[in-house]
Amino acid sequence: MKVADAVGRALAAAGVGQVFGVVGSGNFHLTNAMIAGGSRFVAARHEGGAATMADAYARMSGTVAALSVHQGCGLTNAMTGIAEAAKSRTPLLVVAAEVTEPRSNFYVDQEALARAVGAVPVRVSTPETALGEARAAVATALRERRTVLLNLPLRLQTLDAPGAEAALAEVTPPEPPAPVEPSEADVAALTAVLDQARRPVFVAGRGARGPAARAALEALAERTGALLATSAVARGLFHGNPWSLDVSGGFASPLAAELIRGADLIIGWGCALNMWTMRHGRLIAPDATVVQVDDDPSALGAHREIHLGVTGDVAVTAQRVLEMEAAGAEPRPGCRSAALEAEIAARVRWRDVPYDDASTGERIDPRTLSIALDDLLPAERVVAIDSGNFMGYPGMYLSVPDEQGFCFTQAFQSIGLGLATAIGAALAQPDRLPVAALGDGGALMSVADLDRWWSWSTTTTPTARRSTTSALAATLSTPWCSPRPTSPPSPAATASRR
Ligand SMILES: Cc1ncc(C[n+]2csc(CCOP(=O)(O)OP(=O)(O)O)c2C)c(N)n1
Repeated sequence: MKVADAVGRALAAAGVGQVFGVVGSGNFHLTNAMIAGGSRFVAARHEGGAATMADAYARMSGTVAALSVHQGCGLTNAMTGIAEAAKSRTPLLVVAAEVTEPRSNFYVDQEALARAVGAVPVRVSTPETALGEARAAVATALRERRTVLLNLPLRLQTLDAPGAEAALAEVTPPEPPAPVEPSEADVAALTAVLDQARRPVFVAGRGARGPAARAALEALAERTGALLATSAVARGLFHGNPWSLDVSGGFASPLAAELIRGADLIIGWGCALNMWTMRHGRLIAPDATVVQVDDDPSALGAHREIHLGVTGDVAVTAQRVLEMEAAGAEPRPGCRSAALEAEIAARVRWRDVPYDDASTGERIDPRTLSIALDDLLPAERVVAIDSGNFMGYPGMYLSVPDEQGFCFTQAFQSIGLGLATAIGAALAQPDRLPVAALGDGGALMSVADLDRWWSWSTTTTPTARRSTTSALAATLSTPWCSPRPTSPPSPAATASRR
């Protein structure tokens, strides 16, 4: 067995079940070997699209996904999507063919490229070590939540990998890391801070995505009277909870912002509490106590001053605090009351906030369109939003069923990632209707992979088939149909909406 085949099969055996890419001579054998090993391959039209499909797939499936690219130009085409994945700490494996001779026309310093965008570069170095290095790359992606570039030199690919057949039988998927247990002192300190609070608000972030953290946070909030919000990437986590304020930050509705600003304690759970989530700090009252819980100690206080930082897994820490609460303090309502519950139910959604509908006979107000789409599209959906000035409309007006129903590839704020995000998310959530909300600029920037959307959506499930229609409908929430800023609609044409 050649090294390229051995590496491809090892990646499949190590648990990489989904690979996206554009195949060239350098990654052809490797990709075929992955398929032979059991991975599913989706051929994209452009490596930029493939990178973001893989990123979105990994986020929405909770598995390590892979991107397979040709040497040099295949990798450079994918760099924006790789940067987005690396910034978002997506467990993604980029497998790239590599030339190591600087005079080759394909040569670029692939290791430096990876480092430049925050990805972890590694290389298959010998035929003897190839299998172990391939599995180790998957382990780094999974266990450290990193985007890893595995360089596979062309000069090695065609060499024999001694003993590979037998060794492959021993390759197993790496274990996910054990959840980080918080210290007793930190649990006690957090419990004491919560006991003092009268109006606590929990803001859950990327590190809280998943049913275990949701259950633990909802139980702790119930006992301590906390209100629940999320960062944009965790949007949907508390969907259906009567005390959910939906998103904190730029997408927050006026009532949500008012309640977060009124908190005397804000706890960021697996959440950076960065300028986007806290509106440059304006959502934090000057005298509020700010706490952060994160399993990565380097994340604590990285974006703003905090009063207490707890190193620990979100679900485990919330559970430990709940146990300490149960042993000591009485349950308390915080600011929860029947009146507030009714107010949240009536006003926390943007679609319930009154606005003057600026639609005319020729153009439709994007808020009105977004509300109509929210009504039209099935609730079981996965929403992907491109970057751009329009993004608030789908971000604020389209509801999502849970945190797996919202895929937000915005860490790099690049336009042009939204369509590929929707395709990757759709493949990870095949029973949900994918909705791609794109501006005209971002849509056309990524239009090559619309072809993937069409071919995939016309050959798969009925739900998926409907997706094409919704994608195009959502694309219309752009300046094509919104009022021109330079020509406001006449008062006569402006109907007032409640
Ligand atoms: C790759 C990239 N290039 C440029 C920008 C700067 N930029 C931000 S919004 C925007 C316009 C996007 O247009 P469109 O997709 O039509 O959405 P709109 O902003 O008009 O709502 C641009 C070019 C960016 N964020 N990313």
